[in-house]
Order: sequence, then structure tokens, then C-alpha cells
Amino acid sequence: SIVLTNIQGDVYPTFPKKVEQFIFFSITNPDGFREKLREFRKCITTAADVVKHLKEIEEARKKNQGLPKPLPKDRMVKLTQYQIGFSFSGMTDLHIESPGDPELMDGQKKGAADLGDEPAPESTSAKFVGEHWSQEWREKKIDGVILAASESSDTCEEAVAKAIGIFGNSIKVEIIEHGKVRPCEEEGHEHFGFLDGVSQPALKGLVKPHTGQLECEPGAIIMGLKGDDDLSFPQGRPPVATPRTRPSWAIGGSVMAFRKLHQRVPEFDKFLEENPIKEPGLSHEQGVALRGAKMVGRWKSGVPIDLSDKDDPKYLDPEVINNFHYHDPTPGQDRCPFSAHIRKTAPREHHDAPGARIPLAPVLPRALIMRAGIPYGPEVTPAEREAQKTSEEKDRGLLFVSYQSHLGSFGFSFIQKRWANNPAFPPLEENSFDDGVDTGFDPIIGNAKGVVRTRLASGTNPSLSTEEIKMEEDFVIAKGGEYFFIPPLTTIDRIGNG
Ligand code: N7H
Repeated sequence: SIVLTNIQGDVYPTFPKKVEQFIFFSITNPDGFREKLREFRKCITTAADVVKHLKEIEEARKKNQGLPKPLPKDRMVKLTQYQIGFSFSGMTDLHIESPGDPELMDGQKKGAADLGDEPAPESTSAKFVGEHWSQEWREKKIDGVILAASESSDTCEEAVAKAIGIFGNSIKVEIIEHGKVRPCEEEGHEHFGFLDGVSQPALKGLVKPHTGQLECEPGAIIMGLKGDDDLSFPQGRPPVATPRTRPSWAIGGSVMAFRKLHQRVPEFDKFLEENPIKEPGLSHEQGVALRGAKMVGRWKSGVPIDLSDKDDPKYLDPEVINNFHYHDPTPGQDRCPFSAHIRKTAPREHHDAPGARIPLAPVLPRALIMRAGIPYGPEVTPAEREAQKTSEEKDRGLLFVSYQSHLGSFGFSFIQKRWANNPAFPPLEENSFDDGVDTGFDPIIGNAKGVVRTRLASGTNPSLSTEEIKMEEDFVIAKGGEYFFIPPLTTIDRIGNG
């Protein structure tokens, strides 16, 4: 059974938030830390708390129906939310055993070249200077992270001060990352301008899915629950799912992937301006917007291009917005390119070709992640827009967060490495067309530094599927990140009690 009071609340159902700070710390005194953790434990927001909070927000919304949006301040439900997690070095300090995830244990820095963030150690190409992890993310020892999320900058700042105050000198604050939703109409949109947080998997048994919403067993996200499986592919036989063996202290836990992803917004806009889709009856602006929608798989509003070749608000209905499968009427890419960000990272229904080397069908319902990121950094300035270039002093992007029960089998790093960074995914013999052109990179996050300079992606031109866009620059650059085990509350108690 699923005990919501034992699961931390950003894992599921994820914190509703406007402002969030991530406090990355090292543990200076493990015994002192355990003692302080007993006090901090009372502040942690559980899944049960968030579920209750979301119900209150919904009720407040209903009461406010007909009133102008956003909700008047006095009717807004306020809650400061906290979560805590540990990197493998922190787990070692606190004598937490390993939940058996090699990438979590190695840490993200060691895996950065594999994620495509850094050239492989043997490559010394000067071209890639400035596109690496930032110095602080390379050098700091990160043992854990505290998330503090709230409704306003002031309340979030207070929450951060309170958390740091509780732990006192048992920790050293190494890095703080500041996330904030974008202003006014852009609220909920990431910096390229697209609505984010539209498609989230519904955990079976916990959430009644909207029409077409992707569903997964809770074990894909939360350790030890149904669906926390390992898959093997014995030759000539159907794939075999084996439940992972989890020690009791890991049940209810999850792995958080944190990534600081710098976004080059003026450069992305320049690329679209220079590569509009040209079709009779389409203005330059419409061609620019269509190219962007084809690269992402949704219009900026969130409307999926698989459903509509126009940015039509009638598709924004929650019962419609996720109701597509890329298979209607054929599994081709006339409407949504195989390379589009949302199709690369969640291919939905995929019909395996007979004899496919690695069948995708059993992987798809498991390769779903819970996303809980937030934008960071300032809005693009008029000077940057004019220069079509990100200013050296401005850093903006996404503090990407995902939760999964295992990173490399089906979680974040599986999706990043095997799908987004892999120009041959989905493989040609499994595509419905065979014209000798690779699908190409995920144009948004596909990443292969030190291997290729110019990234190609096909399928984004509806009248010419073989046309490849050539991206000389990356639009998203990882500046740092780490993986954290997010323990269940009973294990937080166990750690606190030494
Ligand atoms: Fe992505 N973007 O603005 O283009 N993402 N993403 N993402 N992403 C999604 O459905 C974006 C990143 C996924 O179920 C949307 O919420 C940007 C990483 C997955 O249909 C938009 C960055 C990874 C989905 C963006 C970024 C993923 C998804 C559509 C980095 C994992 C759900 C809105 C700066 C490795 C797909 C929505 C589905 C959706 C964008 C990062 C994965 C607009 C800018 C690193 C699984």
C-alpha cells in the first residue's frame, strides 16, 4: 500500500510553487547533523500535505470562479514547503546504504561526459571552452540539498533562513540556486516561451488520469512500489520484468536528478528567425512559430502539434491537451517530428517493427519521469534581443528536476543519453519511413559536446521530411547538477536517530 505520509512531497505530487531555492550543502559534522535533522524533520512537507494543499487550492479556485485571475492575494492558499535529499557522498557520511543505482553512486560530475555535457577527457578541443559546467559546480563538495518552495520571494527567503538556521554549523552552504516563475503572462512558461509542466505521468492507484494522460505504475517514480522493475531482453524471447529488490529503508524513496540548464534564448529566437518554415499562405511570423512548435512538439501555449497545426486554444482543455499518441491515422511524422523534444523524451505509443532488436513497447510505460523544475534568471533584455545574443553577465534557464526510481534503466539519464542525445532514435527500421535520414538530435536538449559541433534534426519541415535543420550552437547548456536520494520519512527518522 502507498503511504503518502512517508513520501516527500516534491517527488509526488510535486510542490506547487512560485519561488524555490535549492540549498546545496556539505556536512561538516555528521553527528551534529543527525541531531539537527530530528528538528528539521518536522518541517518536511509530505506527499499527504501537498495533496491536501492542492485540494484547498482547487476549492479556493472554485470559490473564485468568475473573479478575475490571478486569485486575489487574501484568497491565495499559502504554504512553505521543504524537502531534503542526499548525494552519494552525503549518504556515505551518514552511513546510509546504497539503493543500488550506479549513476547516483558515481555522482553527476563523473557522468557529465556521458551525458554529453563535457567533451570526453581525451578531447582537448578549444571550441568547447565556455560550454562546460561552471567552476562552482565542478569544485564544490555537495552532500545534500534542501528545497524550500513558496508563494513569494519574501516567504521563500524566510524559509531558507529558517532551514539554514536549524542546521547551523553542522553544514556548510556550498551553492544556492534561485528559481522563480516568469512574470505576468509568462508564468508557467520556460524561458524559450513554451508552457511547461503540461504532461506529467499519472501514478496508477493515486491519480485519476485525464483523457490521454500518460500513466505509469507508482514504482517507476517511487522505490519499492509496484512497477519498480528491472527489464531484461533475453534473445529471441519476450522481455522479462523483475521487481527490484529494495531494502525496507528505501521503500517510499526516490532519486532526484537536478540539472542547472542555461538557456540561450536570443540565440534560439535567432535560429527560428533564420529558419522559418516556408509554405504558401504562411507569413514569416507564422513560419517562425511553426518551426519552433515542430522542434518542441507543442505550440508556445501548450497546444500539441500532433493535434493541431494551428495554435488553437480549444486544445488547451485538460481533457484534450494530452490526448494524442502520434499514431492517428499513421505513426509517421507528418504532424509531429520524431525529433521533436516531447516525442524524443516520451514517444508515447510506438509500434515495434517485427524483430526489433530492443523492443520499445515494454520500455515506454516505465520510461516516465516526474518533472518539477522551475526557471531561473532574468528576462531577456532589449539589448540582448537587439544583439540576438545572450549577454555574458546574464544567466537564465531552467533548474530542471526529475524524480524516478532508477536513473539509468528508465529515468533521466536513460532519456537524456539513449533518446535525446541519440540521432538514431527512434531507429529507422522502426520508423514508418525509410529515406536514409536519421531522426537526429532532440533540438532542445540533445547534447554531444566533444563529439559533434553541428547538431542535425530531421522531420521539422512538414512538406519535406528529409530536410535537416543544422544547429551550429546549442540552445541549452548544462552548467552543473547532481543526483540525490530522497529518503522516505521513516528513513529520515532513522538517520536522525543515528
Ligand atoms: Fe522538457 N521546452 O521548453 O522546450 N519540455 N525541456 N526535458 N520534457 C517539455 O509537457 C524543455 C528536459 C521532458 O510527456 C515541454 O510539460 C526545456 C530534460 C519530458 O509529452 C517543454 C528544457 C528532460 C517531457 C519542454 C527541457 C526533459 C517534457 C512540453 C531545458 C529529460 C514530457 C510541456 C532547458 C531528460 C513529454 C510539458 C510528454 C516536456 C522544454 C529539459 C524531458 C515546452 C526548455 C533535461 C519527459
